[in-house]
Amino acid sequence: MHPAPPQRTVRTTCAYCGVGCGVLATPKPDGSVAIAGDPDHPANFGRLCSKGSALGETLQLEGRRLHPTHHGVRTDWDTALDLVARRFSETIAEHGPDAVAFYVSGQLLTEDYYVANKLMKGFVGSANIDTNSRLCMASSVAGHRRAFGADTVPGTYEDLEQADLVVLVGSNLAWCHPVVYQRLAAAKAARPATKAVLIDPRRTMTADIADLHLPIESDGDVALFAGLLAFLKSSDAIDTDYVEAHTRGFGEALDAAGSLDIAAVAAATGLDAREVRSFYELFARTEKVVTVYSQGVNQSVRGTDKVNAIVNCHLATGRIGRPGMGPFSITGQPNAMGGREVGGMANMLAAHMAIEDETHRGIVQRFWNAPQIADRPGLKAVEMFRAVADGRIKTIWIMGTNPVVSMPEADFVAGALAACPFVVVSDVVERTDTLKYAAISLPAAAWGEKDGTVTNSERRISRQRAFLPLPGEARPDWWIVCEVARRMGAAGAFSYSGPAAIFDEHARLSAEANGGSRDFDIGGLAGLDADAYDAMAPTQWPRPAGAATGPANGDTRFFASGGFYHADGRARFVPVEVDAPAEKAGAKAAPGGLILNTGRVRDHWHTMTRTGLSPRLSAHIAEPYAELHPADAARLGLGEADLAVVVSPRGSAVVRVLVSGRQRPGSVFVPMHWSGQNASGGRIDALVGSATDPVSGQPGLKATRVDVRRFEAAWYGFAVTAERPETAGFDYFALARTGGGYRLEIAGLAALEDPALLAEALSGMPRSAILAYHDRTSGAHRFAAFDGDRLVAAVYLSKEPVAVSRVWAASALEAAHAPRERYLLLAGRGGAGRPDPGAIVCSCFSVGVNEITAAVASGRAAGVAEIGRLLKAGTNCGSCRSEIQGIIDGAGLERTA
Ligand SMILES: Nc1nc2c(c(=O)[nH]1)N[C@H]1C(S)=C(S)[C@@H](COP(=O)(O)OP(=O)(O)OC[C@H]3O[C@@H](n4cnc5c(=O)[nH]c(N)nc54)[C@H](O)[C@@H]3O)O[C@H]1N2
Ligand SMILES: Nc1nc2c(c(=O)[nH]1)N[C@H]1C(S)=C(S)[C@@H](COP(=O)(O)OP(=O)(O)OC[C@H]3O[C@@H](n4cnc5c(=O)[nH]c(N)nc54)[C@H](O)[C@@H]3O)O[C@H]1N2
Ligand code: SF4
Ligand SMILES: [Mo]
Repeated sequence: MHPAPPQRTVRTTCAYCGVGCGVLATPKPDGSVAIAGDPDHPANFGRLCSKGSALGETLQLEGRRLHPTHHGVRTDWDTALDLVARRFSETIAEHGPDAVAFYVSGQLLTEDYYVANKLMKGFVGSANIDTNSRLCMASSVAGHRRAFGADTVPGTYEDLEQADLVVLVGSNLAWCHPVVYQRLAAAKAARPATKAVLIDPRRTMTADIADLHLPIESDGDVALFAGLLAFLKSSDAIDTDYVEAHTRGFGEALDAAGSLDIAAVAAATGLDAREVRSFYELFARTEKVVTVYSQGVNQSVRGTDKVNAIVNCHLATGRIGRPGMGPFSITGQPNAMGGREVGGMANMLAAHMAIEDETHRGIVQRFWNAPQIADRPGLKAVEMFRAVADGRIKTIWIMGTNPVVSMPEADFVAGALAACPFVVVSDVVERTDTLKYAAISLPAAAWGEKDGTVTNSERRISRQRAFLPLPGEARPDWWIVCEVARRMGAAGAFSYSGPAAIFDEHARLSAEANGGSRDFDIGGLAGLDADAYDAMAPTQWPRPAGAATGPANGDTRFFASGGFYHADGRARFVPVEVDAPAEKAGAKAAPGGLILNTGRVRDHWHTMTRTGLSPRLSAHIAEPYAELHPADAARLGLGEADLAVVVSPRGSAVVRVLVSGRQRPGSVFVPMHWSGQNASGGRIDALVGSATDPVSGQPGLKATRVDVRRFEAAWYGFAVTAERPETAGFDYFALARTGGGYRLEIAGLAALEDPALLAEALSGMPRSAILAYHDRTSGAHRFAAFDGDRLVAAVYLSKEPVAVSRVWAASALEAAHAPRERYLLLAGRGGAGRPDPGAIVCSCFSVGVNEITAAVASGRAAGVAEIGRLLKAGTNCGSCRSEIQGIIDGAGLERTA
């Protein structure tokens, strides 16, 4: 527990996604923290999703990294910082500045990011700083720069509410940007004429809001939007005035798309021609269109072309920068946008200046008073780890990201780090798959302890404020970087009094020699003293000095009347090749094989170092899974709840089978979240290929050829345990938190000689003290161990996947068990006093599928609102409402067990 601070509500910003919701955090005397949505924050107006609502459950110090370590042994800050500075300086002196690298994160605050970028580009003199945003936003950045001449997101969230048509491309908004999804759902409910189209190979929960779902074949998007451009031309939907006044290259883009009629598009996308036509007609006749896109677009070997194919359609119709209109790249991480502002990518310079531009380099170098300035792009993430592997990079510092889990070809990345002479990792937790390879591990301050700013998807800068003291020896990332910089001889340029001083420098640099030539200008926020910075309200950029709001058109949208950032002020259409070889080579599976699609689930965040701590968030989906279409499952001989091995030439994973008609035939979806910390084989990036988009360098994380086969388990097991169980030695395991302890899925390839031995190991009790039940005919074994009236462990073993209710068994860890009721645990079912709620759907109020089904079956509830009144489900964050609707429709459940 953190020492109890005074009880005071602090306004801050959510730690997770790019929606950037305002949060009210109130530390309580008992050490807990009450979390609520900030009603005054313009991103969420008081709403929070399931992850935001559960932030209070992720603040415990158990498992936190509290001290610097050197090869796992505790050391002090001075020793650690001296060593890091010395090793970086020595490597640079001996092998040159390009022999060192930083790999950073869109989860750093702007101030942290700013100083890391300044140190590498201005003082080390290399551009070898890249970030996990390379895996995330790089294609959008590159597409924006090609079209607009700058990395500008033209619109705002309000546009989604004002649009008459919202097109969602490769975005699972319901699960990944839940509060924006809810704003859209509310706007649609208020104005039912509003239409939504979802373009995603899977019928995700976001389909709930869609009037039309196009289950596009992997990477069919370039053809779909090139075809749309041709259709817009042939149906006279072009805004000729806009195109002539503000753009270049329309003819070439049209020529490239020219021959694509609807039949050709249907063939290239795997879609039904009638559905393609409905989408095209809807788009052509609706003026107010917003196209929201995310990782189904960016994470592709054609990502940048996908972005430009979309942007082309908005430029051609002049639907950009006006209320309810525009292409909208929605960001993933809380500070993906801030990272782009500070130029924390290998091919960018600070404050949206270009590394290739000599004038820009001069501005930045003079402003920093830097001894040098990187004059060419550094290595992008995938290349960077290749350079680590082949020894070109000898010293690397990883901050706020977990590449051994999240990078493609993750085993290769692990090997590269293992071979690297000096690896530094700054993280907030004690153990991650990446920290294993660190020579020096540094304890960073976590959400709730750190102070600074983040910028959300609609360019709104918000403060993250501390409401907890720094635990142990944890320090903010900006401080750690500055201390190393000072020790590398750059004391003058890195002696900031705090984040306010760094933000001030960042704001001044954005205005330096700008005069409207660059989109990113927050000169109006320069000169804030520490108090004014602390009080800063959420502010959308641009905010030039002297202006109350943004650019020429008087609001904070861009480009309604041109004003692009290419030298001639015009936007560029980008001709996109429809049958580019990369598309064919990248994605199409060999006969019999499948295309591996990867992404997110509702209640977990990335590599689960924080959401994995929350029992509530772990209740929704507790195990890594592969979602397959029933036809593929049947062909491969896989049944529901079997285990499957997924294999590519780079690696393999073992995950649970989920058979679902929501999946496109020929593809398999596996979430990205599981790591070596909580599963034996859930680290899916071990399989994912590292082919990248030629323009952005972003890897195609959503289309790897794989084979899927049965994991030939001789036995399956499920256990709940009060203490963290030992997982070493299981051929398969997946471990998750519950309210009373842990739940563990296990399986073995060889027959179990002595099942009771396993029960002893998992409960820590001798077999004489364990209740046991053996069914010789079925080969099922069940055990329950008690300490007084408390359950210590319940273990279920079977030759088939274990059919016990997970939620019911986990709840047994929190109940008192009178002696005569203990055998119920062996029977695997509740008595009248403890009915089985079924797999959890609503994580805020822990409402399970059985309860919802029962309410519907009894006639007491017929809609989502009635379920809410009856059971409270769906009434807090609302993230589960689409699933509740699915249950009511009887349309098949997402796997939640
Ligand atoms: N719950 C939760 N929310 C998150 C995060 C999290 O970890 N958990 N992470 C945050 C971050 S950093 C990010 S970047 C965002 C990501 O947010 P999203 O991009 O919405 O999430 P993903 O699940 O990665 O992918 C979106 C969809 O792309 C689809 N897709 C795959 N291939 C294609 C294709 O070729 N074409 C099209 N049109 N679609 C395709 C997938 O089926 C998937 O449903 O989420 C943010 N929000
Ligand atoms: N196959 C596949 N792979 C993917 C994706 C996909 O869709 N499919 N998505 C990609 C995308 S879009 C993203 S954004 C990445 C995300 O991938 P990662 O960035 O690797 O994921 P996180 O778990 O968010 O890692 C953040 C790390 O920083 C630590 N941390 C948290 N707060 C702080 C802090 O304040 N300071 C420091 N120093 N550390 C902190 C956390 O404990 C954690 O270890 O994954 C990418 N990889
Ligand atoms: S939508 Fe959820 S995860 Fe995203 S910022 Fe808001 S509360 Fe946080
Ligand atoms: Mo991301």
